[in-house]
Amino acid sequence: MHEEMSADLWNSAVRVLETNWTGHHMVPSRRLYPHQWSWDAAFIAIGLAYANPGRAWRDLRSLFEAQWADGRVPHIVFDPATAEEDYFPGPAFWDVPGRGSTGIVQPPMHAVAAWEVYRHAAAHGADSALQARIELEWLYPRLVAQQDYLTGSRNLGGAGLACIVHPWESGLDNSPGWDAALAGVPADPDLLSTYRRRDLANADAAHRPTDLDYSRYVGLVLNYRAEGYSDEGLLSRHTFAVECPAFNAILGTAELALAQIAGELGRAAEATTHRERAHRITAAIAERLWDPRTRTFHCRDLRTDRLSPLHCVSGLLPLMLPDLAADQVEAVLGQARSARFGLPEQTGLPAPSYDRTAPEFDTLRYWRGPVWINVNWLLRRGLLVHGFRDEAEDLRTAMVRLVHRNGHFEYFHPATGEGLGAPTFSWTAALSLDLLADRSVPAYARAA
Ligand code: 2M8
Repeated sequence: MHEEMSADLWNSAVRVLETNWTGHHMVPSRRLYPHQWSWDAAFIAIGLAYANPGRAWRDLRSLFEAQWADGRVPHIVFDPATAEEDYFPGPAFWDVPGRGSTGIVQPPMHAVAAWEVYRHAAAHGADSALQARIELEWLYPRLVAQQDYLTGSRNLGGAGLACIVHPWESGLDNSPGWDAALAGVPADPDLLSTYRRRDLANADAAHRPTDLDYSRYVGLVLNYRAEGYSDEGLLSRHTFAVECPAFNAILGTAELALAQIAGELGRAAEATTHRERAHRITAAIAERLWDPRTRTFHCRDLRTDRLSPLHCVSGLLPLMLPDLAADQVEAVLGQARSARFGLPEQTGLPAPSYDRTAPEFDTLRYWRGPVWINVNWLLRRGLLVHGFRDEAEDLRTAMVRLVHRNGHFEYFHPATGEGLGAPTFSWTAALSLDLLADRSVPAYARAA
């Protein structure tokens, strides 16, 4: 990689993160997403660790200050300075008493982010290292409470995995992986005459989820809201209940990061517990989300107790777990290299969000085909965990080249690489910094 290219990309990424900083937290993008999002904050902190660790901690702190008493970390923390009509569904719609947040969650990337920021803080001098220690102490019990909520109240399937009750909780909003489960959710088209979508004012309708999807998204929130966002009564309460391989791979990886954090904070017994939990989550993913016929991971619809037959990029992400059995590792690598996902050795591009060979593959529509940097960052991590260094390096180079050529877009066309969605998107910028700066994988995440 040329030095000039790296310097250009570095500087442009830092500029995006300056533009999207509100003075208190980072927005994913000024116009389309004018609040703070949960898993965005984690990816953003990972990149800010190099440019401005003080802001990385502040961003994580701002998110966790909105954590609920039951441990859930909301998927959006609303900015009181942003008008209700600037984002739908906004705070009045969610109607969470006393809180400016939503009542659903997103993948728990934050323990990994906290550990990544911590391990890079020392490079910024003694004061930064001291602050990092204080922030880590503050975050640790909150991160544990987040895991406890997800493996407790959200253990709807009873095997120790977290179940999502809304497609937005996956972060992969309109992934075809949810189509079958969503089809069982009543759609009320009238809802969209009562409530107006705001996303279409700032984005191309051909790129966004359809109105039919949106009416179901809104209906699911209304149901959950009517029950005070309670998880009691478990499965019967939810019309959408799915175990996602990516969400749960992140859940397991979070336990490994927590083991590392607990060790650093002198809590050896807790570190052991976190490692055991990671092991159990890995075993549950391997048992419940693996299809021996397709030899890859799929999401399980808890209402029908069936695995989806579709191949989504989420099915590759259990590769992040170091204890995954060797035959599953090999099979997932085979998927990643296949015509479905075509790692850069075939296409020169990072992996698409959905199977290129499937009829639903859509080059424009959000999580139904386009390339996203965050999931490829996770996939690269999985490749490194299992020692596939050449593939990981090719993927890193492909991501850096894509963003350098096209800009810090939200997502990218999976055939041409053209930038799509929001043009100055925070996690693309932040993860570009990480990809330029850090070529290693932390020892704790490596396979034995
Ligand atoms: C997208 O999701 C939001 C709803 O949460 C939306 O479409 O308005 C997803 O890409 C999600 O993964 C992301 O966290 C969020 C903000 O970047 O946007």
